[in-house]
Amino acid sequence: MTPPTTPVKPLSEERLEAVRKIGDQFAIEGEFVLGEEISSGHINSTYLATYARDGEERRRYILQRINANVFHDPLAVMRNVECVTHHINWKVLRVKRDAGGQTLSLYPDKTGRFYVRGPKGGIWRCYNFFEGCQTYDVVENTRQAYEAGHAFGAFQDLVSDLPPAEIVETIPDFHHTLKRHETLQAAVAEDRAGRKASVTGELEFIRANESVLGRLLEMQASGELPLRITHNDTKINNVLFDGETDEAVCVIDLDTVMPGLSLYDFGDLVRTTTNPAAEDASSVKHVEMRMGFFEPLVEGYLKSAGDVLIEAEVAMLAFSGRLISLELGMRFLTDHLNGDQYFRVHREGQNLDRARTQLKLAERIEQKEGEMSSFVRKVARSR
Ligand code: ADP
Ligand code: GN1
Ligand code: MG
Repeated sequence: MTPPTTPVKPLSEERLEAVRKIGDQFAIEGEFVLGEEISSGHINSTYLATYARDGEERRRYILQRINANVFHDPLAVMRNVECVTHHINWKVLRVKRDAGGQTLSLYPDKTGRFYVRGPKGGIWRCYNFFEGCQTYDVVENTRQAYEAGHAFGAFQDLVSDLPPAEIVETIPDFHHTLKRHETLQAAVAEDRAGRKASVTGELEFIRANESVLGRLLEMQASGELPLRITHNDTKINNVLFDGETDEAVCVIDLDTVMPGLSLYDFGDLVRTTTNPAAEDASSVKHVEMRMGFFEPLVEGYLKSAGDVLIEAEVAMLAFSGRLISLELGMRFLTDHLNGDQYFRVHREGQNLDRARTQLKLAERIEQKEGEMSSFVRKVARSR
């Protein structure tokens, strides 16, 4: 098999032992021979564990600890994930054999449960590791943009008949842009980390955009936009690509699957696939919304989700990118003001850089919103 190109880091002896002990509790055959860390996500602790069996190829698994600081009820997250993976696996197997891609599966522990409790009380689960795949923080070509759109559109289609009552809202008001704004204002007032003085320009920009923050919520309240089961974290590194063909292999990171608006999912795709600059770029000079990447994204998404979406959703696709960029700008800024409590940071000022990049992107999207909407209309008409 092709080796993964997912970057991994070695573990200290102590952490290796801890990961080995977690792995021992799952129904994994073979002997634990290697444990490494994958550090690309901002939330969970993710490890790649390799097991050897006599006379057989080595097998690798993902062992992941749910971040309890972010998910206050990790067992509810696990119930959601179990429900979604079960539904998708069943549907791909029985109903939509042509859905394309592969699916995430949970491995049971030795008693048949799909999680184990770590020594410090953390909740761990085990997933199949997709060999030969790659994740990107910034897309490298337009094929990846099309494939990402198609994969998340297919995901939307697959969960469209999941009974909403089965899925719990594990982070209430996750994309409630007005509440995100209130939380930011509270963080400004508290100024816990003494950083307020450095963010006046960003706060001014957000103030100037205040009037659009509630736009999708208003449409939801008036019944124009339907509440669906959605992924809610469709950033580009939550889809695995085939390392050789750039085909999207699997949508991952199902922790935030909750009731939501499809537009939040599409908006996060716009945010993370059209911008050539890194999410945490230390300068905003390369931040851009590239039409050449937006177009295949729309084509891929509407190809797989077009039959599920209603007209009002399609009409807001271009705007959704701007809104989600504003939302993430506010969330990163809040965390910067709070002293980096939520998103994992690897250096000082990283959340501020993330915030600045998102806000600049929101500005860039606004400048191109007319062109983006015309393109969406053109694709929608030709379907
Ligand atoms: P987080 O919530 O921290 O973002 P993710 O579930 O997205 O956690 O996992 C972090 C990273 O680990 C992903 O971006 C991806 O690179 C890798 N990864 C996670 N699950 C798998 C899997 N099943 N197969 C291959 N790589 C995976
Ligand atoms: C987090 O887990 P990860 O890295 O895929 C965050 C998302 C943000 C994203 C920004 C549970 O996603 O909401 O959009 O960072 N996940 C959670 O990069 O808050
Ligand atoms: Mg992730």
